[in-house]
Amino acid sequence: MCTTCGCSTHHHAHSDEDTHLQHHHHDNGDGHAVEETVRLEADILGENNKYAMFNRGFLAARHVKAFNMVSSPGSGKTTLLEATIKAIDNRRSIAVIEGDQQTDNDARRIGALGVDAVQINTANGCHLDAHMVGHAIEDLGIKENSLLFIENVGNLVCPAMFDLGETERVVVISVTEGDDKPLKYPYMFSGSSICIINKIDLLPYVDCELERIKANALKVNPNLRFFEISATTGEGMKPWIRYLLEP
Ligand SMILES: Nc1nc2c(ncn2[C@@H]2O[C@H](COP(=O)(O)OP(=O)(O)OP(=O)(O)O)[C@@H](O)[C@H]2O)c(=O)[nH]1
Ligand SMILES: [Mg+2]
Repeated sequence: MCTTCGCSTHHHAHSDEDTHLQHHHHDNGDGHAVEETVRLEADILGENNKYAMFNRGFLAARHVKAFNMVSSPGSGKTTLLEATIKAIDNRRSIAVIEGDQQTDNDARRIGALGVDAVQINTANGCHLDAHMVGHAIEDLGIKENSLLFIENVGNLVCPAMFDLGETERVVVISVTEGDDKPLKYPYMFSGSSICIINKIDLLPYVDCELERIKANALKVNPNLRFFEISATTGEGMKPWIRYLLEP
């Protein structure tokens, strides 16, 4: 959770008072500081959930399906979005929100395909939150019936805590990360509805088994729906695109 991992973002940056609480969390043995830290975390998440609820209502009213794409850095989220945009080929209107600590590289990659994209830089923040996403949604002026992809900051821990108001949370895991990752980072998998296993073209070269990734992911979330994909070769893209274009 970000109040204890040292990350901060513009509207819940740590004040001196918060830092004070953090220090006491470690120093104080009387239990008060722990209680205050827990309250601070509950306040941040409570505020986020209100913005998320607003985003969800706004998007549902416009029949926009929103996908919060979460993963560790480099699992292939942007490559997958590029392949998805090309495969959908204007059959559905698409908008993209890109989250990264720094650079607008990913938004430029998406923009180059003629799709509206807004970049959010979180600076020292390690996740997107619903407030930032709400502003990006305003900037995008999303059309009715669109698909909205929100590429979260590459991080398999903190984004799990923050509902953005998405329709589906999609965790992307690439086969190069190892098949034990769902067990080591369970919250990301338990909080997602879809799991994309990417870079399957690399399976012959790595000590990682598709079935073991799935079995481990199902241990933490028996309801996950899987897509096995190579975003670079296009293998496995068809079922994913078919799913996205479902009415
Ligand atoms: N072999 C192979 N490489 C892939 C695949 N998908 C992505 N890559 C490569 O993986 C690297 C990272 O891809 P990105 O799409 O930038 O990953 P990302 O998840 O968007 O990264 P961050 O935004 O930094 O978290 C690039 O070199 C891609 O070409 C795939 O299916 N197979
Ligand atoms: Mg990316």
